[in-house]
Amino acid sequence: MSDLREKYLTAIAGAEDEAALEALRVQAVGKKGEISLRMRELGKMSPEERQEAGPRLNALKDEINSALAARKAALADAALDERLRGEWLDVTLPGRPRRAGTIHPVSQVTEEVTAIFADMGFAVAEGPQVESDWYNFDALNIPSHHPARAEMDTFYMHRAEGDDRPPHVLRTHTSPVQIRAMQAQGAPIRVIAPGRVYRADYDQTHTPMFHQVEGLAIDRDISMANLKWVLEEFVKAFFEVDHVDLRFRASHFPFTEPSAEVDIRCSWEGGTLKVGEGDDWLEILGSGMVHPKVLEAGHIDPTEWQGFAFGMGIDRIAMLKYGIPDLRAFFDSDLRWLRHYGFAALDVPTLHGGLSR
Ligand code: 2NL
Repeated sequence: MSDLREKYLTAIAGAEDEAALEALRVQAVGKKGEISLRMRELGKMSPEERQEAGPRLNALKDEINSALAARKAALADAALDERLRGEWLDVTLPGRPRRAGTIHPVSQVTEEVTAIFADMGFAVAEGPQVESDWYNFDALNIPSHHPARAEMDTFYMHRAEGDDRPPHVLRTHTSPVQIRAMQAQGAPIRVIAPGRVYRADYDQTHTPMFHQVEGLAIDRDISMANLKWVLEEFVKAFFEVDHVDLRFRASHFPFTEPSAEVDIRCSWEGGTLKVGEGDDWLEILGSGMVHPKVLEAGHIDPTEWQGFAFGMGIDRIAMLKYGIPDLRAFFDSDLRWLRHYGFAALDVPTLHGGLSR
């Protein structure tokens, strides 16, 4: 029996892989294995012989099973060590700058705008991009028959067959975020709502998805004068100039009364934009005093509260500030474009840092 023990323990210790181990297991302790055959022979022995051989065979079987398990564990350990050696990685190596990503101009400008308005006490509000038609239109005093609904080239979502409720829409502006903010926190309120908006329009100056920031300030006695000051401060900080001239032109939006479009004085000498000087005017946003019906939709009492709102296109002001000529290239994900117009990831805009540098 010691020859059996010697044979199998040596073979197990030398087994190179799991398949070899399994073959040895079958050969030694399998149903028709050598140990099992020896056990079957116990029946032919005298009781004395059997009393001596039986426990020895059982002990040998246990020993072989343990040796198999131990060798199996050792092989698995060795395989893991091998893999770890192969996949070794020095995590202290410096990054590879050539592969570094950049911050998209839209993200950079959104951060800049947010920093400027945050400094004037505006909080950032966010909301869904798929909206009910009530939040996107009705709450903003744009009824179903109103031409603005058609003008806005809305993307409509599908309803299930037989479901006659009005379909949801991709929001055409971030105003619904401000309606939700008014409902949630009431007056007084000071928020901006930057984000993606959608209109079915695609040409030189329009993409079906674009970015907008809207602002809203409601209190007991807020006026157009407050609006003008806030916008002047914004334009000076954003374009990094000490002086600006703003021009308010009477306009019309269903959600504000009165309404005004705002131009800034500029020059285009040599093809580059200079803000605050020259004889040209550049339209940068729309604004006005929030319509009483819109306050009511936001559960704010228009006999107690009033305020201003404005909206502007982020992509457009990014193009103006950073001299980017083609709007459509914004959303092509062209790496060469991103490397050219992108910003260093750690160069976060701050007011004390002059925003962009
Ligand atoms: C434009 C015009 C504007 C607003 C947006 C607004 C939002 C609420 C209430 C009232 Cl909740 N008004 N937003 C107001 C005036 C103009 O955007 O030309 N945007 C690019």
